[in-house]
Amino acid sequence: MKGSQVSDQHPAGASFAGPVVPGFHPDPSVCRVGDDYYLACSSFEYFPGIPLFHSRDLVHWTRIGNALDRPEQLRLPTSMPSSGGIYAPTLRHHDGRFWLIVTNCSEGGGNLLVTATDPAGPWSDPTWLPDVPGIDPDLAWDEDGTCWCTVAGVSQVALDPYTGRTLGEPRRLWSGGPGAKAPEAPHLYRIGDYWYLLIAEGGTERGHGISIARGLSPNGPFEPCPANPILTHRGTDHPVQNTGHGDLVQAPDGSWWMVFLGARPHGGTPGWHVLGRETFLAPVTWEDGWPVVGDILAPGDDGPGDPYHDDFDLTELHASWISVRDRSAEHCTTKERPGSLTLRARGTSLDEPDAVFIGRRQQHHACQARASVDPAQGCGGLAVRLDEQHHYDIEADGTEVRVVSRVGSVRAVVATLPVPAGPVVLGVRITEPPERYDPRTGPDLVSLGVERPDGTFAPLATLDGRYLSTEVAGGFTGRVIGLYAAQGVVHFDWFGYEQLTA
Ligand code: 6LW
Repeated sequence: MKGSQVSDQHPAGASFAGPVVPGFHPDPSVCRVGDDYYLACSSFEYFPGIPLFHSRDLVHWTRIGNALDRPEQLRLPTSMPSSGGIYAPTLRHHDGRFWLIVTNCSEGGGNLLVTATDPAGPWSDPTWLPDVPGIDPDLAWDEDGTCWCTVAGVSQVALDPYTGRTLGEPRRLWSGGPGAKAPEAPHLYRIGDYWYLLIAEGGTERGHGISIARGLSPNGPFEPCPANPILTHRGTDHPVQNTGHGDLVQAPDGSWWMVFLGARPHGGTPGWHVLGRETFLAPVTWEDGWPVVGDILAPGDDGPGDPYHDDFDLTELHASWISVRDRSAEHCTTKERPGSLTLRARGTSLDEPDAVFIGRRQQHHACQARASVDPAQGCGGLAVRLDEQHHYDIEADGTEVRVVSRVGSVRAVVATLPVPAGPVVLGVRITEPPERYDPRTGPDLVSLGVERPDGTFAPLATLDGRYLSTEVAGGFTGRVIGLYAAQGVVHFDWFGYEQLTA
């Protein structure tokens, strides 16, 4: 993708626009079984962990579940900072089952492996891999049936995937260009006569890229591709930046494709990305036995996203809902008041690591979210969250509605409105800033307000979106919009999210 190659063909023959999985869905790993593709992404401090998607054409992805959706599989303690937790899965199909290897970067965590016969679940309890060093584990099986686990760094060790025991000592492999930052995200493939070692390098920020090397054995030695990096947007004005951390897949027609992460900075300089790192797709061709990555099309398009209206009529929550660190029935249930979601606070605000919050990823640059909130005897509402130190909230407590801004160490109530007791419809509208020359313009504007009885939106405050961006907050995630309880018990009759089009 360093050149100007453009392809508008995907396996189904239609044109496509990226991202293929919009919103905070980084570190994609993909595998194909017959005509079906499956994709997994990182999930960090959110529970359930590792969103899974299915596609028939690599372009249109349907969410089918989460690999780690039981507390026995995923514990994310409050000692774990946001952007800790679940990093960089590898999803493979081998020997009649799906294998998913991943790192839980939190106390009591480490590398783990889960398996399933149906990727929609259930997934097994974890097999822990105490002797696998480092993050971003990959799995590949050679012709003898030996399973090789390759991790960031880059190093490799043979693994018995049934017991989790390593066989022998880890060995250092090719680690990218001389002096390159953060050689990570390795994936090892047998393609034709060669073993290919694909890695990300340059760090997951603007310098990100993907390089490849090949050798005759899965253990090397590896010869680097003379055209490395085979994918990077560093130093370009491409609207998709930070491109890296990819995985290759071959379509049934023999064509090759790469999924990878990218970010879409908006606003003036230095640019702020607010949707996290998203999943993109590009065609791959081969020249002299090396992969050449083509360009993504129409990268300004937001893509479809998930359906987003929930009346909370079902006893189970849709797989796109994610909670911070854990979700217990005591604190989050649709069974207490049928047709409503009930959140029971732990007596803390969204500033705390044990906040009771349930949200869905923001997947479009211009969008709105609304919710009917009945604070009952409590206090809660609607929030746009990046982490504990970066969120904008609108909440109701039965006497007033207030807008809270938490940015870094500063927490402020920026607007209040007296309201009668009972349910109130709260809303968030996220829009592009007005066009005028100012290189300091932020990425977007976040308006928080109430819905009047006639259905119109009355903003109480409009805040600069840059403070809820990765460039300001740091970390690996993106915005999540959702519902929370800060005190007592709060009921939500419905939640809706939609893209705003001009
Ligand atoms: C992940 C690493 C990376 O482990 O960021 O972009 C880290 N690549 O490979 C967290 O997503």
